[in-house]
Amino acid sequence: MVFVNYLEKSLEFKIIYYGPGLSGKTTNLDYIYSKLPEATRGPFTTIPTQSERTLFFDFMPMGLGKINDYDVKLSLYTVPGQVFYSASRKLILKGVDGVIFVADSQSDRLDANIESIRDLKENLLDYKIDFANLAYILQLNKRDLATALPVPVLIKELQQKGEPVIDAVASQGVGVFKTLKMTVKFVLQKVKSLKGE
Ligand SMILES: Nc1nc2c(ncn2[C@@H]2O[C@H](COP(=O)(O)OP(=O)(O)OP(=O)(O)O)[C@@H](O)[C@H]2O)c(=O)[nH]1
Ligand SMILES: [Mg+2]
Repeated sequence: MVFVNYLEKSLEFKIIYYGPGLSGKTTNLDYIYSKLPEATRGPFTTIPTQSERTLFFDFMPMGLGKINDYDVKLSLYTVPGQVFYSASRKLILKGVDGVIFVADSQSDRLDANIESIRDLKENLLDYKIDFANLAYILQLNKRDLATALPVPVLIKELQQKGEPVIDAVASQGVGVFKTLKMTVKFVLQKVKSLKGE
């Protein structure tokens, strides 16, 4: 649900990193934050915990610059992947414009990925968001690990609707901006098609 402010001439998109626990969602956001110049990024909000796990969400606003005289802003969120934080995941999805599914490529996480996609679809359905029409990207993360399943296997198991698939090693920054750019491109295309242009 793109937020348009005609007075301020600004557009705001909500992009969410979704996926199972420890797949690398927060790592994507950390990397983006570390590379953006201060002028284009807002404060990175994460609730500090003893561990690295996300408990509620991570949030980072980011400016994209101007498109057709409008200031375009992104709100980037990650959900907590651990199964028992289901309520938080659902809450964060409200008003989403684009989802990046961060899959963990390791063979022993295949079932967790599949379960997380099922959980995503169920939550979207509850908000009456049409998954078929949602800007959606599949990121295959942790490609550096020896236990990573081959890409074609993961595509066969995880790709839902012909969405773009991007390989990543988020902990080294590989594929992180490629994923975000692709998502923004998709989100903007959806907005254009809504306006009937
Ligand atoms: N080897 C490897 N490790 C990674 C990669 N990306 C992330 N990690 C590591 O995986 C662990 C979990 O990463 P997080 O980004 O905290 O995972 P998350 O998806 O936010 O997890 P939750 O908040 O619990 O949902 C951290 O130790 C990261 O350094 C990667 O591409 N390769
Ligand atoms: Mg996290």
